[in-house]
Amino acid sequence: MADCMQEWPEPVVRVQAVAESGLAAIPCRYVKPPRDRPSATPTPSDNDDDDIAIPVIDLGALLAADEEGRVTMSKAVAAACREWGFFQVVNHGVRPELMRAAREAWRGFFRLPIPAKQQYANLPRTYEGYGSRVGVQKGGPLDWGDYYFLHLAPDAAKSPDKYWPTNPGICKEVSEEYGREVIGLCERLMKVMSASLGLDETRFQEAFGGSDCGACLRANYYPRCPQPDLTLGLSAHSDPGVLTVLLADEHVRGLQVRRRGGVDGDWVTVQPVPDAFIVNVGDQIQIMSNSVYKSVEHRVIVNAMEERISLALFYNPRGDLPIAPASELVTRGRPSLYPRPMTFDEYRVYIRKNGPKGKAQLEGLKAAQAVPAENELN
Ligand SMILES: O=C(O)CCC(=O)C(=O)O
Repeated sequence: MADCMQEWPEPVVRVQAVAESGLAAIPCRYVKPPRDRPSATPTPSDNDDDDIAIPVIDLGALLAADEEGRVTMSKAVAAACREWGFFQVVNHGVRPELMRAAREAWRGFFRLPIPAKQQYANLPRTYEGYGSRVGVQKGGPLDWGDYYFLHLAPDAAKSPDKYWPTNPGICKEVSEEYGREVIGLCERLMKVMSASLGLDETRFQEAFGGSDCGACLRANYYPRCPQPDLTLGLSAHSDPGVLTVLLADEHVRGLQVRRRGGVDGDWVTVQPVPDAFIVNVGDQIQIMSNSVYKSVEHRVIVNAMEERISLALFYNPRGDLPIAPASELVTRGRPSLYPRPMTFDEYRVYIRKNGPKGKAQLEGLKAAQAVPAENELN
């Protein structure tokens, strides 16, 4: 990786420290351009329109071997991946008590005083540890959030012990157990998604590296913010990997999803269902499905009254495999939108250097090729 990835370009300021300093106005590095501010346009949920929400899908049929239920569920997953790129899942097979334990362990970490966390300060080379920015541009915009990033799988890529917080003592054990169960859920979802596109159910998993697929955990902490209308906890982005499984805060909303076909600024605030996960399609599924399934932009808003915690598990392809649309999904009528295969290792350097930039990376892959506009193919 390039030299600029060795060190941050300037001293890292913890958002928690800014929040706790008692400032009435946030520093200008956190102020977003007017069009990106949460207040730019009302969101459908501000209007209490409950009809506009990401789908909630019951995965019970998967575990119960209920064939009829599976067909219904598979259709619901396919529709959600086409229309929203996002859905919530219930009866997903991950124990609710483990979900709560993982969230509470990380809440405990973020509530420690800043000096106790500094020993885990991360670097852009691997991002592992305690971080407060993504992207290495000096003087670049910042988001209103701190995070902790770790590799959970495969075993060979797991973050070494020095990166794991020892306080709370339970952090490592609970995160590893949580990781195993959520990775199992990702594997089940991959089968459903693959089959729902008419492919063999193992097709996606194999193309993404089989048992060598990777998984990373990003625990997000968004402190209270005195001017939430001017900033974002996380700027709009799509996720570079295969799938993301998000455990949202049980009390505080914050995730917003860009509505497909919506005009700029048309964001839907997700209302998490108790004990559910929020699942979203990553860029690699959009590529592999030749854009039948969508990786959709999302962002996080913050608020003045309450801090917020979330845990994102990113399920990723093996880093060195060239990823291109499945040949079964490329036809004369629907040529490949991504004819130049790219490995995930190459792909994520862009994000790590540039930070969250909407869908610029994925669109750039298309723009480089002479292909029909996506709306001509839908
Ligand atoms: O905190 C959230 O709700 C979303 C987090 C997210 O999008 C991410 O970590 O990439």
